[in-house]
Amino acid sequence: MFDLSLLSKAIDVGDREKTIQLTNEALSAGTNPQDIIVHGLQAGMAVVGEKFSNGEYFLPDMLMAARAMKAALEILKPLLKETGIPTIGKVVIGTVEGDMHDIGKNVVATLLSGNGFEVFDLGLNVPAKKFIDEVSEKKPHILGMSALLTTTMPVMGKVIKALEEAGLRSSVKVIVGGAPVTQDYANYIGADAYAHDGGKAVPVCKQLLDK
Ligand code: B1M
Repeated sequence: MFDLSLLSKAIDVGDREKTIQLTNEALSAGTNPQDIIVHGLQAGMAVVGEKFSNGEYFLPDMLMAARAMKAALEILKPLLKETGIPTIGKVVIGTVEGDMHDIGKNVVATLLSGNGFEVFDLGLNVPAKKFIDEVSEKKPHILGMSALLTTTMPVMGKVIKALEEAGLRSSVKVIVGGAPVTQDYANYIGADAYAHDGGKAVPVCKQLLDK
């Protein structure tokens, strides 16, 4: 069995080349791509976050780790899409305006598309108007919003209000997530659902299709 802690370490030290090499080795050893993301890459990123919090790491360290993780996700994304599962629902997803964190959102988008959802990823720093326009045009079953900063969490509530004002709220289910977001916060802003991580987002979105 491949030791995924090696991959976590490569993310921790922001070594892109090593991360790519170890991701390929893990795949060759038969490791499931979802396990590589959750137990290797994401676990490493959690350490980076802790080190940033306690002053051991600075912004460039986070950037290097992010670069390494993105490179690994690029390798894994097509493999998660190769499941051959028929499309079960449409999701528009993005990171809200003012927020430049897109790795978690990318993980969620990748896992959703690997589990049968058609995903329209609007990227990061997405203005409310863009969310509204895309919901109006694509008519998704689900709108997903990600926020990683306490300062950008309220933007998700603003988008929900804008959906109401545009008369679109009843046409789409809203799921929110991101490290500082909680179920209580999701209830507070009037979202339909919350998921703590990408793995949980998949069954939660499937449940939303039946509501
Ligand atoms: Co930033 N950053 N960052 N950062 N950064 C955090 C979030 C922070 C917690 C670090 C810390 O202090 N420990 C802190 C926020 C504090 C707060 O608000 N309370 C922070 C800060 C302060 C900042 C800056 C302000 C730093 C500065 O400039 N002084 C700045 C802000 C820039 C901005 O956005 N305007 C900044 C910048 C950056 C980088 C650009 C360098 C980089 C992001 C690169 C990128 O994303 N392209 C970065 C990084 C890498 C982090 C940490 C270390 C890692 C985030 C990450 O990618 N995690 C982060 C610390 C941490 O979270 N531990 C931190 C891995 C990812 C897989 O997990 O994103 O949580 P996560 O996603 C999970 C779940 O949250 C959930 O599922 C995902 C997958 O399982 N989820 C959803 C996410 N979205 C979801 C949506 C859903 C459902 C589930 O439904 C739609």
